[in-house]
Amino acid sequence: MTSRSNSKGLRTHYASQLKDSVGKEVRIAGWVEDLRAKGSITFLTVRDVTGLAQAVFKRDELPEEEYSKLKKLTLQSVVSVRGIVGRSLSKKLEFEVKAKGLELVSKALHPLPLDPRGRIDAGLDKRLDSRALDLRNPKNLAIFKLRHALVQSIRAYLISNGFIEVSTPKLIGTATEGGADLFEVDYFGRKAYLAQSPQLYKEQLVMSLDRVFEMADYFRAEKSSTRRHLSEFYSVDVEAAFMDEEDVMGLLEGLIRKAIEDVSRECTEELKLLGVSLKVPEVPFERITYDEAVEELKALGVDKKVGDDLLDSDLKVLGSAHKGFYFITKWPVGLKPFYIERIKEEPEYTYSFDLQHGYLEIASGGRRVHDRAELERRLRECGLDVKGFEEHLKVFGYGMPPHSGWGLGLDRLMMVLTGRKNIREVTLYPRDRFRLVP
Ligand code: AMO
Repeated sequence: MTSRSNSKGLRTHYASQLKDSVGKEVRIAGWVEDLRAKGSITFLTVRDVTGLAQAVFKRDELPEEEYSKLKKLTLQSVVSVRGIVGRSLSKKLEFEVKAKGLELVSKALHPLPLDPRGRIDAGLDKRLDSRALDLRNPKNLAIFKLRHALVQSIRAYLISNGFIEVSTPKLIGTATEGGADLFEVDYFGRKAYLAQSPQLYKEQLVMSLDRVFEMADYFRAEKSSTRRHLSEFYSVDVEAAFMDEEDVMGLLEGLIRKAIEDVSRECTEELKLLGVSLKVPEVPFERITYDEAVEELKALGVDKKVGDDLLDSDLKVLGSAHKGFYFITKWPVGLKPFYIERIKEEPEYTYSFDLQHGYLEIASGGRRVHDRAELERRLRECGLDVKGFEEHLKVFGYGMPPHSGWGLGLDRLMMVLTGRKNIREVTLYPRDRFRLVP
């Protein structure tokens, strides 16, 4: 991080930059983590986004009005400390600031709703109620620094594979993924919906842009309250002309490998704090067909037949037999959306896949229908109103290349990379059936 001062000159250095400034006068700024008086010396620890710094105040060496400011400080208040950087005798910190001056910038009003130092246990709900403060806890902050690295890695990977980043509407007139879990909104007196995915747009865009990706929030009115569903989730979507399902599965494998390599390299501190060690998975990932999954479940005593959906309980059973990343391929036509292509020789099945990590579904995708008549047939089969899709269908008459793609739940991938079991922990301000604030 480069050295910078803000307009008021409250900060010249971040905590992590003290090591390069021994003997120099600096200003550090952050929030009060601890305040300990030992005789005529007070130790003030200040945290900022980069870590912890200690400032040492000696009563004998400071004007009374400067030293007495310490009395007004409350934990978590924002302060700016001016002083000279020196080596520290503290076991935890190598450098410290021999304080010459102190400014209380913004006072934290007590009692605070939680202790961001994590010294008093707070449940997740309580933490989320005060998320802005909760993020001062280095472990929680580490999750979002890692998320940032992950997003950058994915973006760079897709761009290097020739994908163009796009942004599609989130207010839409027609359901994309079927009607069950749609949020309806009033759009100037007309019915509109919050987008469940960019599915139809991304398919249309391959006609001209060839390979597209979008990273954005999508909305599902999830009635069930689970540890891996949100009503607003962050999705990485790709769509590519002249690629088949195998091609985009390969792209997904490469993305996961690159993401784990990048995050492991760039987030060593964060992973240490989170207690996670990551291993770059071998490719190709294991592939089992849907039928094989059903057979496996039956052999394990689960009452299943071909055509049944794989329920949470089934995925838990499969997940304990298949650790790590694996694909479930070739789903029956009845279990996949209208835009997924049937296998010609086995019309009961589709060119489709889900990427799993143990029990957790991370992504799903497949080869798409690119023939208008077939798409209409599929819409009817799925019980959807063909007229409602006319805007989309007409595009198929402009010349539509064969194409494939997938959607990946970034929050879910974050759960895997950080070892967190609840999706709410890896989302800044999660939205679920019961939570709309903050
Ligand atoms: P699907 O509905 O399977 O496919 O969604 C793709 C991926 O998005 C994630 N996901 C969710 N994450 C958190 N909360 C939710 N409520 C939620 N819903 C979905 C999952 C899932 O695997 N259009 C297709 C993708 C495609 O074929 O390109 C689609 O949306 O990780």
